Amino acid sequence: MNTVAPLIDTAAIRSEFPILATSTEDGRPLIYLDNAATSQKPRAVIDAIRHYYEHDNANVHRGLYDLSRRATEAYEGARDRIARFIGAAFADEVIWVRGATEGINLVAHSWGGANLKRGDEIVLSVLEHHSNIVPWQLIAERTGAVVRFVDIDEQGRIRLDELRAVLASGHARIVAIGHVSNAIGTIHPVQEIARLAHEAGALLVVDGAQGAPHLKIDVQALGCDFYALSGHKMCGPMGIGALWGRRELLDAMPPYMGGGEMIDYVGTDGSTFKTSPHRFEAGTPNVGGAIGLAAAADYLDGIGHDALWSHEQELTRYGLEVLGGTDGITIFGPHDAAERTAVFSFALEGVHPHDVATIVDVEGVAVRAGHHCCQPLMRRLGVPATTRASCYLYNTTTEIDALARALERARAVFR
Ligand code: 7TS
Repeated sequence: MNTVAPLIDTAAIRSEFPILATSTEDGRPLIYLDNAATSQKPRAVIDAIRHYYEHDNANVHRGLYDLSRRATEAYEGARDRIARFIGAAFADEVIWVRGATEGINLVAHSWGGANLKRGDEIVLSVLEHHSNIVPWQLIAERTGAVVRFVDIDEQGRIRLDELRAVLASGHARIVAIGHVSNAIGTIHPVQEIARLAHEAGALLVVDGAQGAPHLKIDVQALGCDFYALSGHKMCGPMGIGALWGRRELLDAMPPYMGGGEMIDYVGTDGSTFKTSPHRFEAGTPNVGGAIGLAAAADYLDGIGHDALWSHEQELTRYGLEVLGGTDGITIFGPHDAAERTAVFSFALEGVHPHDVATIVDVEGVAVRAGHHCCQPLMRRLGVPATTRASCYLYNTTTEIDALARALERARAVFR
């Protein structure tokens, strides 16, 4: 039977985000369209963090007293929750990190440091965020490996024919790719890329910073080997994220950072280490952050991923039509809504992206202008920067209309 996913009740959703009821300095309602940078937080997440600090705060694992046991239970319970959120087979495949950036650095330095050698290839796309480029360049420099870039087509989709050609060298050990582009919204065909990477004998690392907030994630179905996400982009707090990796890979990887919590034994002649995930979690962890992120997973699962997706697709179609229909605007990325998220990165003819963002700000609309940490992509698109409006579950078509009106004004000012 064909069931139609219920659309989101945006008014109800918006009422759960206290910040959306605030206004700009000059009294305009906040129109927040910078969700690719960070999302706003629902009351459920704020309350979970507050509850933790008011009732359960203690350092984890080390204490034999009741409070520490409670903190440890909540912390490890949050790990279980995130494992379920992303479809992991085992909770101990989830490592707490500060965010996607730290997750990717962990894989590059730990796995890469132990396994890469001169002449090995690390394959990226030109769409990647700097967080999924620079860690690979650093480890390549240390090991003698080479970083290769796969191009995109005119709609900002990865060229699978080129990926196949690059993989045909037989030297690729790692393919690292974003699930969704932060700059232009392209959704990569991760399953297909996983198949190609594995056929070529390479591992697939997915930068899920923009995937986890918007798509139902099932790391096993995706077929990847590592998946990194940032809590703050999916309604969770800043400073917490997760790295998922296949257990057999993690267990064979050396520690990334050394310190307390990650050791079995420390002697003056050397140390031995715990198994994953604790091997990779040196020092006092962000317990409150982990609990907040688990609350965000509850929140998003409670809304339902079908509802989330259909609402965001409606915004995508609407934005492509309304913004794309504005004179002088070129929107980058796929033309078909089904291949992208509601991230509208555009050029307004004759107006610098920073000027666009400044004029739009005067109208109370928060968008971002710049290279979006994607300098290779900007060069590929032939622009110094873009203006970017990025939507999330609480955004509405009315807000996209407000942006369109603000852009008309920007055009009028610069005409
Ligand atoms: N990967 C992608 C695809 C991202 O969009 C970002 C952040 C990161 C990695 C890094 O995430 P972090 O949480 O570790 O910093 N992207 C953006 C953005 O588009 N605007 O500000 C941050």
